[in-house]
Amino acid sequence: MTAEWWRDAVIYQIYPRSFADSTGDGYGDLPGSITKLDYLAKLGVDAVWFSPFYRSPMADAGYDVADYMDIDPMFGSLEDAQRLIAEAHARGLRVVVDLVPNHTSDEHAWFQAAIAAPPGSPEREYYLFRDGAGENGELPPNNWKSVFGGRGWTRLTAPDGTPEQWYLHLFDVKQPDLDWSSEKVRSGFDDVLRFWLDRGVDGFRIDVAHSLVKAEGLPDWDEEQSMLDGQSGPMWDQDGVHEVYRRWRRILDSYDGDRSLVAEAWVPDPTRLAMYLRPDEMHTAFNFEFLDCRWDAAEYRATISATRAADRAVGAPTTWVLSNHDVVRHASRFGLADPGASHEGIGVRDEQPDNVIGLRRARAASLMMLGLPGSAYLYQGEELGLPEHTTLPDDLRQDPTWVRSGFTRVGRDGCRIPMPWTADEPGLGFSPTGATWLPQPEAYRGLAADRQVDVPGSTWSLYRGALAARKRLDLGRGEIAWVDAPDHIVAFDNGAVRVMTNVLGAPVPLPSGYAVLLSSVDIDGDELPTDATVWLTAI
Ligand code: TEU
Repeated sequence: MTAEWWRDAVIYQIYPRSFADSTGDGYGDLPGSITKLDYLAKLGVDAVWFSPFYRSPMADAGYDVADYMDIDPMFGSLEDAQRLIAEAHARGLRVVVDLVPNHTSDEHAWFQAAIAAPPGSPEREYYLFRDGAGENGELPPNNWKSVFGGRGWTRLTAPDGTPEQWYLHLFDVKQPDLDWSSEKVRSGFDDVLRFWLDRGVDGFRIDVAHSLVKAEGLPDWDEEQSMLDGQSGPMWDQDGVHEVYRRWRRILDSYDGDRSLVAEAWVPDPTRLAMYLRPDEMHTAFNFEFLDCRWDAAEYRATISATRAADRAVGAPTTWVLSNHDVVRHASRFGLADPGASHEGIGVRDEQPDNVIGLRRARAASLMMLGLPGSAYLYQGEELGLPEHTTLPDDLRQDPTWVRSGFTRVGRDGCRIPMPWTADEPGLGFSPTGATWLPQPEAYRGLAADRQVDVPGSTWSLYRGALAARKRLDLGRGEIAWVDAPDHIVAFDNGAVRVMTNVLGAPVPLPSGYAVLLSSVDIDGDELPTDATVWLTAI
């Protein structure tokens, strides 16, 4: 395999509870995932990233980890994980696992020991316990809010019923934040990294990588002022976090086999984000600026240029992503009036996306993305053009965002629907009994994998063709050279390929001297129509 595989890899995100179920309980699992590795190898991806499969009470679908060194029974066993890694490697697929270091589950042994011990005891050093403000400590220690809604602090109650200290949770109340100034936390995570590196994983995706270290003294967040200053709040992107990643990098580098780290860090300033990618820190970071782009050519050009320039300055590849388990699927997002603002599932309640326009633009955006140099992340089902499930009954919603936001944000369940594998089986072939933990929308039937694999013109075939050409022409290791074009056209050369996307404008003639290698729609004549991408090669 190529050295520094992470520089140009296409990595497929598996959300294990919704990928493939082998037991029939309606929840996907690791043995189920193993049965789909051939499908992924055929699609042509280089690696798979698994969202958390660790032991967890599932308050945040596994992002609340109770034991980092065990598999949740819902997903299988450690032996299954071991077999999964071996089976993936046997097919030339790398394996990336999800590491959640900002918080644990409240059911983790560290938190259980902490709350059983009195305030000020060494057991409490692992988390951010503080006395409350106000006369009797009845007010939270500061004004920080939870990302999911509501306040970011919860007060403990002693066994005799008296109120006690507060603990910080930037996410759900069942996800207490760790205190990364503690050496015990740091060395505890060294052990977790080694545990999985010893079992052969090729890398880690670091959950909320910008939040581990908080500002000294946990000051109130003046959100308005931070916005004016273009700064993150005191819980995000603090300089001290880089020390943690340097430590991890040393651990990874002590193993052979090109192991890598990818940061999930919502840091809007590309230069600040690139600091995580300095040569002694992480290898890559998700580029959410690209995901946040509206369907607007100028915005794409500016974002691609800025992110690429910031990464080039530190010698890192740029990493592109359009969908994941936290955002509205791009096949629906692009069918909304404002795709940029609605990625968190806020908009889809009041406005039903136009999924025909959405899919057309999604195919165009995906083909543009796969023509860019660097690495790219695909979210399970985007290769089938799956839309968001926007009409889930409220009583089935499981994402904590829904409850914590006081039922104002529908949450992320709509992008986490079980995969449709076969059109004519119950549950669309997701499980042997037909059970699915969330219902699939009717639109999934026609998009099932067995209707698309090897079918010319299908979204699956478009992805497969792009991945094959990308590899053959080494596009991942190329560089962008902008091409002069009308305002509504995003046009660049990357090595042997010219990529052109028509964003929302009138058809334009294709340049002479080029042949169409791939296109997101049928090209009729010699024009690039609205909302379409082509890859061209010189003749
Ligand atoms: O997400 C971090 C994060 O900040 C996002 O949650 C985003 O702001 C949110 O989804 C908007 O609704 C990571 C995981 O990807 C996510 O699934 C977890 O819920 C979260 O961390 C907590 O672990």
